[in-house]
Amino acid sequence: MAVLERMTSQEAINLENQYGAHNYHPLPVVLSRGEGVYVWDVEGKKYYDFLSAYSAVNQGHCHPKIVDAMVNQAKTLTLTSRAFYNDMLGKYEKFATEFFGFDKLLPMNTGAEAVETALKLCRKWAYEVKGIKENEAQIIVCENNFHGRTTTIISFSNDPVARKNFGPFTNGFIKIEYDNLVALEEALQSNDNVAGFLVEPIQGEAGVYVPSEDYLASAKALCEKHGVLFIADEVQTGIARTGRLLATCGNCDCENKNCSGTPDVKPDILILGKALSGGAYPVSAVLADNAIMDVIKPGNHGSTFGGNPIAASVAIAALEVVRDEKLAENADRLGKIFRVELSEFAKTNDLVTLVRGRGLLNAIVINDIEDSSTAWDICIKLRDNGLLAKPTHGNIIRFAPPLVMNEEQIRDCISIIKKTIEEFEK
Ligand code: IF1
Repeated sequence: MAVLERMTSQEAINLENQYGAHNYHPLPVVLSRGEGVYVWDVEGKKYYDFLSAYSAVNQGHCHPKIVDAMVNQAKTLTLTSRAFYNDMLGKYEKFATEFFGFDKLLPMNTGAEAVETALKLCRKWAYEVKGIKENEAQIIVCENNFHGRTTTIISFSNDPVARKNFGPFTNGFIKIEYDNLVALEEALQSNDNVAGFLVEPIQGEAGVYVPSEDYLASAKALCEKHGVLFIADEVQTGIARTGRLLATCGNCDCENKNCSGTPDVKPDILILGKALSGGAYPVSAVLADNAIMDVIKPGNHGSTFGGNPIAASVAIAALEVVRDEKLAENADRLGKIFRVELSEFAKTNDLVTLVRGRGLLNAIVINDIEDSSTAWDICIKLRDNGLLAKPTHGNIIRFAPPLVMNEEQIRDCISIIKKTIEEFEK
């Protein structure tokens, strides 16, 4: 079979099974086209995308402004490496640092690379500014975190499937319960070598756990009190996903003055990825002010593709779309409709026990044992009914559509979700 000729879904699945590593268990659907909130499978069936590639496609599939920026740059200059300057990186760094309110940006490619960069930056600051003895720095992390898949990052994961047989692991991390300020204060008071606190503003993979309203602000205050860096991993929650430009919202020029939820918190180190490119290209970044970022000197850190001209062009376009199309405000408004409607539905339905989230990062908890197939089976039926979603852990289904959705579409999706779950119960 000529590789590029049209194939059936099953043929595509067979190819991946035979020639690809089995590091995922995808929902059985084979996508071949995306536009806005919609994706199509190889047989031409249309779906609402309710995962957005794990919140990377916030601006909608194949957004014309982002694609044009990528194509035009790709025809001009794709990659120079950082051995030389290029005419796009400085423009992007200026645009993005002003957009989020920080002095400097360190460009990387994937979320995990940006998390690793933030950990290195925090440690270097600890030794050279805070004065912790070299190789003694500790970074506090939360139980049930997800920050990526590198060996250091899984070293502080408690997901056995992500960790087993990947040792030996990296030392220097202290785990505490998420959304527990007493635990954080105890960890800070009991150890003078704490350099930083790495936290997801909402724990996405764990099941869209939204912390108490004052958690982030209080945690930042505790970090300040103890001279510890507050590091926000906004790879999934950032870029308007939670109804604000950032879930921490810190110091951003937030158009959404009535944005709900927690007060502004400016992280000492901000980690971005995914929708920083609108899903068109791997782009991630670490932002910090000079007092922290200036510990990085030439040769300390880098990456072949980090800060390449295409990434710079795509990221500027992706952020302009967020601003110009008011995606944070839209996510805030539609997310409230989504949670109100599904919470009402949950009152009359035995299967759905809980609806939670912020903006358009939401999840429903299915009334079943953790490792049942119910959530998966519901997602299969949702697929048949034209909506694509996938369970996170066990009995929790995450719902995260592109932020360009309109009210008519979200209400259509709410109807599909309700109908599917009602069908499932019969
Ligand atoms: C997979 C999860 C989501 C992230 C946060 C860093 C990263 C991620 C908060 C790393 C990445 C992705 C990875 C992908 C599935 C997806 C995911 F299920 F794994 F946990 F979104 F919740 N910080 N999350 O969510 O960014 O290196 O992937 O660019 O690995 O299966 P990355």
